[in-house]
Order: sequence, then structure tokens, then C-alpha cells
Amino acid sequence: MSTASGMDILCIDTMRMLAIDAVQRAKSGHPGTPLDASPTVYCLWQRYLRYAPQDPHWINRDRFVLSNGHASAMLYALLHLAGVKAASPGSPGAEHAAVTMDDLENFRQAGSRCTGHPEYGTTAGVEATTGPLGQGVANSVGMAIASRWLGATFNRPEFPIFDFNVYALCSDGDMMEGIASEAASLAGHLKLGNLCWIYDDNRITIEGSTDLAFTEDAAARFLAYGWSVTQVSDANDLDALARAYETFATTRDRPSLIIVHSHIGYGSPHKHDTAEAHGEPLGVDEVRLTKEFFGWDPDAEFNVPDGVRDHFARELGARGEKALREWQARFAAYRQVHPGLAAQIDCLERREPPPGWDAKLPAFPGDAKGLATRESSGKVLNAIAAQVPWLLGGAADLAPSTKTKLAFDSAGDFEARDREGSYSGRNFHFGLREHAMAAITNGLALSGLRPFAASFLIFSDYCRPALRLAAMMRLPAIYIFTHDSIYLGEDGPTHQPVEQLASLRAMPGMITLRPADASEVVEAWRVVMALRDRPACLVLTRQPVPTLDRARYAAASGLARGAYVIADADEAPEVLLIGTGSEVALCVEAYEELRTEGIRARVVSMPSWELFQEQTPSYRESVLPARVAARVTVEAASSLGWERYAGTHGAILGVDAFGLSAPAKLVAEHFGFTARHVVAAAKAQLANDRSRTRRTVKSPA
Ligand SMILES: Cc1ncc(C[n+]2csc(CCOP(=O)(O)OP(=O)(O)O)c2C)c(N)n1
Ligand SMILES: [Mg+2]
Repeated sequence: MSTASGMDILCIDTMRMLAIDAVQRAKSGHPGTPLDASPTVYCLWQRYLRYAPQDPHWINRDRFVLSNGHASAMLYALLHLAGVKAASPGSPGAEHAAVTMDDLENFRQAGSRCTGHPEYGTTAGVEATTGPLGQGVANSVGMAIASRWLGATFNRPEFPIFDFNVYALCSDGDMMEGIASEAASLAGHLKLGNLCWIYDDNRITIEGSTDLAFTEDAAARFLAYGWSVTQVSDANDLDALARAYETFATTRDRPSLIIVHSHIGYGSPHKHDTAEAHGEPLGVDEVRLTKEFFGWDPDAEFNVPDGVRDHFARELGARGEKALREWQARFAAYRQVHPGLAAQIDCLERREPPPGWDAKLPAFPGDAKGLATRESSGKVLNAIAAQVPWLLGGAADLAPSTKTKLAFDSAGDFEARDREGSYSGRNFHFGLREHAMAAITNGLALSGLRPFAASFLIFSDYCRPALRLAAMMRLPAIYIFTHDSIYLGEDGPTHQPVEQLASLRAMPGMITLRPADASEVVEAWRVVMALRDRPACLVLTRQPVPTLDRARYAAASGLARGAYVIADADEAPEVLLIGTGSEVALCVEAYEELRTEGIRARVVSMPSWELFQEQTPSYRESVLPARVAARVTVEAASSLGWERYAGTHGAILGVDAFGLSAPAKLVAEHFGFTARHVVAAAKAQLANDRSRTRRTVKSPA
């Protein structure tokens, strides 16, 4: 490998200058990190990354994740100079640039592809939405797992179709976040030799020196995780950087951490070790001084010197194009020899399940004793997974409880090769690492797989930052959350979820599904499998719930519309009982009782608020007629938000406390989840309704 040329330095400095100009023009953003980390990133991209700028969606490209998303200006400058195209998946070769000069000049402004932090799906070349520190590095573990799994599953002798490496650049903040430790621990355990984190160790964060709060020996910590650790003492030493990347390339039995010592704001006179200066534009005068330090014309803005773009094209571009062409030829030959496997790869690239994925879905006849929805979901999951090879996942040490183990023979465990199982296994053991589990799941989804992750609903709180990013990135990740209410009983308030449903429903783009019985579980999985660009949470019971007799009650296919009439009065209903999940059976029981008393009740099963809100107004009106003000909503969770469906006068049966440590039946009675209580609430509603009507009639002019 050749040493740094004047041209290399010019390219690096162009990245730096574009970044500080973009930040200065926006009067917002972080210039310090692009100044220190540009050589690190340049060396990787220019000399090692297997990446074709004309096709940023090439499925076997090396991934580069900017986990310190606040350094976005550096990534945009790089994508611009490298000539990355704005190709969309499946249609490579688009002519316009992923990042134009106009985008750079409008960094952080509406309409620019240079968003404040990198946004997946907005800017080609951005591999993951990053900004919340720690998420990107955890995503990268998912991507490295995906590379290993895809390779173990689809590669054949003579045909290495999947062998991409995954790099993540990270900062002091990333290294401090707990999620990074969880993810690194698992990556070490799994011996992910295709994973490389590059730690921009500038020893400065917002409040000042890392001496304030971060003095551990990071190298020792990662060695203890089972990683290889290399140090580069000066971020401006391209030869040392190159040696570190070469060491990574030859270290195949464990992940690598490259610690690069750098000076934030390198070349600027800025005081980056004060709270005022960190994360602030340099200011006009200091931009000039910085440009002079690098020997640049202080008057030139957004300047790309002659030869810079060509230099990127000659090395990164030419190497990437050659790799892409070779891979395409290899894949074409593979398609001849292994057409079935190639067709599967086509499907997963399109985020589609293979044809016939639903051929073996079970059906559940009516059964008063019933079964827990976690149980029925486990059966449905297994029936689907047997047909969809890239549907895979696991739990944070709760697979036996969440019923998420893939039990058929070929499923296997995903483990490092020298243990039992292999990288082709489909049962993941995330360990007790919920946060990393969810972020790793995002990384798997970003790599084309159809991942699921499972835990108790209460621990969705431990996953939440990653769920939010899944929704933002529009990833079809599947979260399976069981033990979904106070009905889990004896484990008590710490384990009984209350406000989690409301918080998941508040997350834009997330679909929350709380099926009522086994038949709704089947339909919920149908909805989930059809999703291409949205995550979903399946919220399931620990306790058995009756399987409703669908000859007597409406078909569960209504679930797809979010809410449907499951039991109705013979004539116009006078009171609505609206329930979700395990409370639907309670509503049906109350309905039967009201019916014997001649009260015209309707039961609405409402497994998904989001899907219901997406229906036409006339459908929604047909389910919840505005004229019926007498309403009872029944959900064993926070009442927050139920006013939307209960209306001004309706009764909301919910749980607005932290549950109770006791057997489930007693807890349910304590919080009023009995048919008797639902009946009483319905009658009270009707009485109120009548007196309201009388008042209206009697009211004087
Ligand atoms: C989870 C999270 N907490 C807080 C922030 C706000 N924040 C942005 S950058 C930063 C610290 C910057 O220090 P460092 O991570 O060392 O990055 P550097 O500035 O050195 O590139 C903080 C606290 C964030 N982005 N994510
Ligand atoms: Mg720092």
C-alpha cells in the first residue's frame, strides 16, 4: 500500500473545508469532528471500502455507518466527492448525485438531502439513521450478523455471493452509551470478524474533556469482550491508519476496534474543550483562519479543487466498479446453477415473502378454554418461518416464555462456528440485552432480512429508542411483546405493563397489534408479513384466552382494518363495548349477558388503533356510529388516549396505577376487569344517555 500523496491530503482537506463551509452556512452543526476524523474516513473509503458509488444499494457492498451522526457534514462531503449516485433499490445507475453541491450549501435546510443528522431513505449512501449515540454501532452488529447469515445460507462453493464487511465510525459518546457495550459484548461472543468499529478518540464531549466522566481503559474493555484492538496514535497518519485497516482485514476470528487518537477541531483555533464551542459553527473569522492553516484561499467557499473528484473516481470508484462487475457476473452464473436460491435473494431484496409463504397457516376452532396468544403466535410464527427462510430472530433470554423459538429441524441456533450451531442458524440468543437486541434487529432489517425480536411488553421500554428509529427508517422489523398486562399476575407491578401500549401507539409509523384470540393472531401475522416499510409490535398474552367461535362471531379477518364489529345487536345498537386483546372476550361475555336482558349491545374488537385510523371515515362510522354515545372501552392498560373512542360521555375501563402483586384473577378483580363490571358500566352508560336525552328534550328555549 502506497503512502499518502499530496492528492490524498488535498482530498481530505476538501472534505474538511466542505464540512466547515456547510456548517458555517447553516449556522448550525458540528465542524470539530469533520476536521479531526476526515483522514480516518477518507483512508477507509478510498483504499479499502468495497463500494460502488454508482450503485449504493448493491446488496454485497461493504457498509459504513456513521454512528456519531452529529458529524453528518463529513459524510455528506464524502458522498458528494465520491460521486455516490441517488440510485433507488432495484434501479441502479440513476444519473443524479446523492448529494449535490446545492444540497451541501443548504445543509440542515428544508428540502436538502443534507439533513441535520443522516437519515436512511432520504440520502443514498446513508446506511442508517443516526444521531442518538450508540444506535449506529449497534445497527452495525446487526449488519455484520446479516452478512454472516447471508453468506452461510446462500454462498456455495465457487460462489461467495455475500461476504461484505461492516464498518462503523463512533465517538466518545458512542463508547459511553450502554447500548454499545451490549452490542459489543454480543459481537465478541459471536466472533464477528467482518465487523470493524473505528473509535474517533478525541477525548472531548459536549461538557468538556472526557476526564470529567469517562476515564476507563476502552482498549482493555474491548479486549475483554473478545475483540482485536489496534491503536493509531495520530489521525493524520494515513500509513498508520492503513496498517490498522490491513490488520482488520486479516483478523477474521473476532471483531476489531481501531482506536484513532485525534484532535477535535484540528487546524482551527477554536477552543473545542469548552461547552460553548463544542458543536457550534466556527464563525466567519475562524473559518478563514482554519482555511489558512490548511493553505487554502480563505475567500473561496464550497471549493472543490481540480483533480479531487477524479482522484476519488480513480481509486474508490474504479475499485468499487470492478468489484461490482465481478459480483454481478458471479451472481449471473449463480443464478444459472442455483435458480431457486437466486429467486430467494430477489425476494428478500424486494422485501417480499416468497410465494406460498402462507400455505401452512394453522386455523383455530372455537374453544372456551382457549390458549394464550403467545402460544398461538408461536405456532403461527413457526408455520410461516418454515416457508420464509430469512424470517429469523430471537429473544432477550425469554424465548421459552415468549414462544418465539423456531422449532423445526432446519432452524438451528445462530452461533459462532466453533460452537454448536453455525452462522446459518435462525434462532438468535440476544442474551439480556434488550436495547441492543432492538438495534441489532434494525441492522438485520437494513440488510434485507425479516427479523423478529421478543421480550416482555414491560421491557419494550428497554427497546424504545431503537423501536423509534425502526419506525423512522420505515423498517419492517417485527417485535413480539408478551406478558402484555396486569394479567401476568404474581410478578407484580415491576412486570405488569401499564403505559407501554399508549407509548407505542404514540410512535409515528409503528403498528401496534393486540389480537384478541388465536384467530386474530393468524390475521395479525398476515398483516405483519405484508408490511414492507413499517415496523410492528405484536402484543400478546401470557394467560389463556378463549378462542371465539367464529361461526357465532364475526370472522377475524376484520383485524386487518384495525377494528371491526365482532358481535352485534339484532337491531341498531344502543351501547358499544370496545375492547382489545384479552379484554375482547370479557366484552363478549358482557354482551351475552346484556343480550339476555334485552339490551342492544355491540362489541368492537380493536386490535390496532393505527390500522383503524387509516380506514375511510365511512368504515369508521360503520363500526363506531357517532349517534351511539353510550360506550365502554375495556383495556387492561393506561386509560390515556381512550377518550378518542369512548367519546365525551363514554366510560373508560383501564389501569392507571402500577398493578398489583397477586394472582391474576385477583388483580383483574381489583382493577375491575370482570364481565359484571363491564355490564354495570354499560348499564350506567345507558342510564346517563337517557337522562342526557331527556335533558335535551326538556331544555327550555
Ligand atoms: C443518546 C444521545 N445523547 C446525547 C446526545 C447529544 N450529543 C450530541 S454529540 C454529543 C457528545 C459529543 O461528544 P462525542 O461523542 O465525543 O463526539 P465528538 O464531538 O467528539 O465528535 C452529545 C452529548 C446524542 N446525540 N445522543
Ligand atoms: Mg469526542
